[in-house]
Amino acid sequence: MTDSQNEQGDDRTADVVILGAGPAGLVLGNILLANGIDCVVLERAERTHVQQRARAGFLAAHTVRILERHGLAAGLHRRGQTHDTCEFRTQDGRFQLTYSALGQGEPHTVYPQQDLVCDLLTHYQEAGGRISFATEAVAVLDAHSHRPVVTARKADGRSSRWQARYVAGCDGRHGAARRALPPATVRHRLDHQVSWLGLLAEAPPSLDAVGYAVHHRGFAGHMARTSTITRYYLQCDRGTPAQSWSEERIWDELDLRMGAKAYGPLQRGAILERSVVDLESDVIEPLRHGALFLAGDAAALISPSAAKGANLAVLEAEILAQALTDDLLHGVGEGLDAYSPRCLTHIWRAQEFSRWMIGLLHSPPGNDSQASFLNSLQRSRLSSLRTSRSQQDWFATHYVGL
Ligand code: RFL
Repeated sequence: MTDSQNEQGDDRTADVVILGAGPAGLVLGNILLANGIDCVVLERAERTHVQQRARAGFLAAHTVRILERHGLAAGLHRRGQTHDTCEFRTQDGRFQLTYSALGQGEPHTVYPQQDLVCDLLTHYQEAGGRISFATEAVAVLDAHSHRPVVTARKADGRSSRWQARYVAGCDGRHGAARRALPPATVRHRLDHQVSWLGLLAEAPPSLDAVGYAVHHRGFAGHMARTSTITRYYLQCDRGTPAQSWSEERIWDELDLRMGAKAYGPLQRGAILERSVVDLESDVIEPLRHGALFLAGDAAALISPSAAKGANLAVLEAEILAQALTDDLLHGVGEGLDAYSPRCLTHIWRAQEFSRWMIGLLHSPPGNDSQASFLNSLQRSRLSSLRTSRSQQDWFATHYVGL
């Protein structure tokens, strides 16, 4: 079905109305469609924007297995690359961990999120899935009834109402799903007090590993995306405008923090994208409000320090799809009742590990005695990771696990 047919159609009902066409919404839509469930995806952005938005790249083996189970992994098997090593560069030298060979570690598949989103969209639409781009969900009404309603507005100002049995809020942290939650909903929130300048460089990866540089000037990270594109991060002061660093300054600073003099220069290239990311986390509890369910970033925002966000989104989408299918096809609602506690267990484990990674990678600010104490703790943590096999096993298990 074409977009224009989708958008012009009079049909304004669906058993499941999905808000948002990111990894969570599209995995959910694909599985529901394959299970014969009537659904529609409403996406605020234009199609081209959704297909080009570069974000995640590291997919855990668990995520790949979910995508395989539902026939959604052909693209990542064709074009993704396997990755299983990270390298830490510190004032005490560097060391590598091949996490796939430690603990319950497994390799990652490196596959840009926008490529995954393109695959999921293509698969969904080829299977006849309904999707409406440039359609912003404005509100979710009557979430506690059996017929919740989503009101939506097109980019040209036209509005529409969608009646549903269930609404899946996969529309991120600023979406309509979160706005529809009752005041009693708990929002746990933590500002990690760290900011990163996130960069996409038109340059091949310079290491065969994820690079984490712990430097007194701040953290620097290197993550492969494709053979010609690499993601870099540079810790920066909170409030730094993304454009304030020249390309030369960015590369010089990356070279410095990553120890290019000792370990070899980085391959430079044009900076294609840059944005400042304030490292924050939050968790909504519970993830269900009547007929409204939250998944992905709408359910919990997780700092990118351990690359968990897209992986959690896919996991939650599969759990929700199964629960909705059981209810809608077989009248079995236990899965829906269990959805929130089940996902929250995974979310809190991922949050805990991401927080641990932030402590591992960032030197505390200041020169006072507290900073020097925390600095020594960080050094000790790095030293255990370098030398203790049980610590390495623990790291590997949590680095790729959910
Ligand atoms: P998305 O991908 O944000 O999709 C939500 C969609 O909802 C739409 N939307 C609405 N649509 C209709 N009505 C409304 N009112 C709407 N409001 C919003 C938006 O346009 C959008 O299309 O959420 P989803 O599906 O939950 O997926 C989550 C992931 O995108 C996110 O967690 C990851 O990108 C996080 N993340 C990473 N995760 C990993 O697992 N591995 C990584 O390597 C990794 N790297 C990253 C990351 C996030 C980053 N940013 C954004 C801070 C690197 C970066 C720089």
